[in-house]
Amino acid sequence: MPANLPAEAKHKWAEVSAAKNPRKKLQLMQEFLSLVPKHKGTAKLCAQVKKQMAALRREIEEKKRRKVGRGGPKFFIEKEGAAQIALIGLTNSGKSSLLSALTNAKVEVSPYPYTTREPEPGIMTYQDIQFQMVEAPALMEGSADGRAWGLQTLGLARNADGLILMVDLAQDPVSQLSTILNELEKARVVVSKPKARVEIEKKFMGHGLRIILIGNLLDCTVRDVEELLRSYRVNDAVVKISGEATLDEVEDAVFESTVYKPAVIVANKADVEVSKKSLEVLEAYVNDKLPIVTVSCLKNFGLKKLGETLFKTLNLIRVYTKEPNQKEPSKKPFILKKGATVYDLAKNIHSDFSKKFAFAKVWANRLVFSPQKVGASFVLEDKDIVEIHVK
Ligand SMILES: Nc1nc2c(ncn2[C@@H]2O[C@H](COP(=O)(O)OP(=O)(O)O)[C@@H](O)[C@H]2O)c(=O)[nH]1
Ligand SMILES: [Mg+2]
Repeated sequence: MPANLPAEAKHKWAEVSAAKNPRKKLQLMQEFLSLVPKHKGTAKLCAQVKKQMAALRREIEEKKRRKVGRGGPKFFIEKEGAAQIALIGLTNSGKSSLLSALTNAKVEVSPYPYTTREPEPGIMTYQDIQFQMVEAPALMEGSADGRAWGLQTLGLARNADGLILMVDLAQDPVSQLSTILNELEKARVVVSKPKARVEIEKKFMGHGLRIILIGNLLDCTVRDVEELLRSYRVNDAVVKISGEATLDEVEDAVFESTVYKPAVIVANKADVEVSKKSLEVLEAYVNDKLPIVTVSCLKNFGLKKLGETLFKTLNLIRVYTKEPNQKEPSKKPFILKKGATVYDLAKNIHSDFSKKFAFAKVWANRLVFSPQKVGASFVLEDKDIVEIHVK
C-alpha cells in the first residue's frame, strides 16, 4: 500500500537523508513522524522509521560511552580490492582462523570467547582478483539491540559488498545460523535475493536523475518513479531497478530500509567428529537457498573453493582492457557487476572517458566475430577484453 505522504513530510525526509550528524538526523526523523498521517498505508513506514531511530539512539549512546573511555576502536574499514566481505559469526566459530588461513592479516586465534573486539581486515587472492575480508567482532543474540559490539558488527555487514556467515560444525550450526540471520534481519540486512531491487546512488547537484531499468515496473511507469523520487527531493541520483518492482518498493528504497547482501555460509571445523551429522542438518535447513562451503581452518581443508563461490555469489565479472596500440591486455582486471556495459567500464576507468567514448572493440570466445566493434550499451561478460576508442 503506498504511503501517499504529504509533500512536507517528503521534504522532511529529504532533510533526514542529507543530515550527517546522528543527533540532527534523529531530531529530523522525529519531526518527519509528526508530519506523517497515521493510517494503514503508513503503518509499515512508521515502524521502519522508528526502528531506524532506535538504532540511531543506541549509536549515540554508544559513542558517548566510548568517549568516556579512551578513543575506542575504529569500526569503519576503508574498502580495498574487488569487494569487501564481512566475516560474520558467533564467537569461536573460527573467523580469525579463516582470516589467518586465507589472508595476510595477523590475527589472534584463541579458544577464549570474544577475543576479536575490533574489525580486522585482510586481503585474500582468488586467481587475479583480490577480496578484502573483514572479521567483525562476534555476533550474539541481542546484537541488533546493541549488545556488546553488535551494532558495529551489523553496521559493518550493512556496509560490506558481501557476507560470509560462519558456523561451527562442532556446535549446533542451525541454531548459530538462525541467530545470525535473525540479528541481521533485525538490523534490516537480508541475505535472500528480493524479487525486486532498487538501488539509489546519490550524485552531486546538477547530475540529474537517471533511471536504469533492468527488470520490470509492475504498477507504474518510469515517469511515476521519477515523480515519486522528485517528491522526496531525490533529484540527482542514479537509480537502478532490477527484478519485478512496485512503486512501493521504490519508496522503500528512499527510506533506505532494507539492504540485500549476497552471502556464503562457511561451515567450519569439518575435522571434528560430529561435523558430518551437523552438516547434513545444516544442509537440510538451508535447502539450497544459500551456498555452503565446508572447510576446516585447522586442517586447511576446503578453503580453495571459497574464492570461486564468493566470486559467483557476488555476481562479479572481470574485464581486461587494452590500449589500441598494444598487443597484450592489462594483467589486472577491472571488476564489475554482472550486467555491466562498456559504458560502465569506461566510467570506471575515468569519468572523462565515458563522455569522450566513440566505440569499443571486444574480444571474446562467445562472439562470432572477435574482435567485434560495439557501442556503449554492449553487455560485458567475465574475461572479456575491451579496447576503448575515444573521440
Ligand atoms: N577443530 C577445529 N578447531 C578450529 C578450527 N578453526 C578454528 N578452530 C578453533 O576454534 C577456536 C576459535 O577460533 P577463532 O578463529 O579464534 O574463532 P573466532 O572467535 O570466530 O575468531 C580456536 O581454539 C581455534 O583453534 C577448525 O577448523 N577445526
Ligand atoms: Mg576472532
